[in-house]
Amino acid sequence: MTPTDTDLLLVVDVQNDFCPGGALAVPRGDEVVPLINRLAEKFPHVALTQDWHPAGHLSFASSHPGRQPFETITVVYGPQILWPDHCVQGTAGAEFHDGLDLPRAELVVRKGFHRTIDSYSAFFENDRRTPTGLAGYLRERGLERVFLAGLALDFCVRYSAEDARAHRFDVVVIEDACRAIDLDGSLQATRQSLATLGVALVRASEVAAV
Ligand code: VGL
Ligand code: ZN
Repeated sequence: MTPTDTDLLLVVDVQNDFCPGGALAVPRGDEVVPLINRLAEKFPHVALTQDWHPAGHLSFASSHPGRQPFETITVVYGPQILWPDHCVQGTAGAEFHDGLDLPRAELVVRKGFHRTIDSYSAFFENDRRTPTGLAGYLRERGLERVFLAGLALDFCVRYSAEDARAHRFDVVVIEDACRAIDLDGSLQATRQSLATLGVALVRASEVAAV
C-alpha cells in the first residue's frame, strides 16, 4: 500500500471549527494533526478540502427560525441536518488548524459556498449533482487513488469516499487519521457503507512508516 506517483492524500476539513473549542467540534479532532503532517511527507501529492460557507448558509440552524442544531429538515434535495454556524468564509473558525503543516499541498478545494446547498463531499455538493471540480482535476493530473484523512469520518470523509468510488477512483480511508462526530449511528452507517463500496479502511502504519 506504499504511496506511488498516482496517489493523492486528501486532507478533509482540518479546520478550527471542527476542533475542540470550535463551533462544530469533532471530539478529539485536533489529534489527527501530527499524524496527518507525518503522512503527508510520504505522499507525492497532497490536497486539502476547506468547508467554506457564506453567512446565512442553508445548513445552519440559525437560518431556520424555531430550529435547533442537529435537527433534520427536508430541503429541495432531500434531508439536511442542521448544524451550528461553522466555517464561515473569512472567519478564524474556517482557517486550517494552526498545527497543520502541509507545505507541499498542491490544491485546496473549497466547498459549501453555495448558500442553498450543503456540501459534505469533496466531489459533489449535497444535491449529488453540483460538482466541485475535483474529479476532473484528479483525472487531468493522472491521479488514480485517493487516500482520505481528516474530519469528520462519518460526514465529509464518508461522502468524499463514496463519491470518489462513484467516480471510479480507488479509495483508502486512513482511519486513525480521522475522527468522527457520531450522530444517531452515523459512524456505524459509515463503516457499513464503506465496506459495501469496497473502500479500504486502514491504519496509517499500513500506508507508511509514520
Ligand atoms: C462537516 C458537517 C457540516 C464535516 C462539514 O466536515 O464533516 N460536517 N459541515
Ligand atoms: Zn459545513
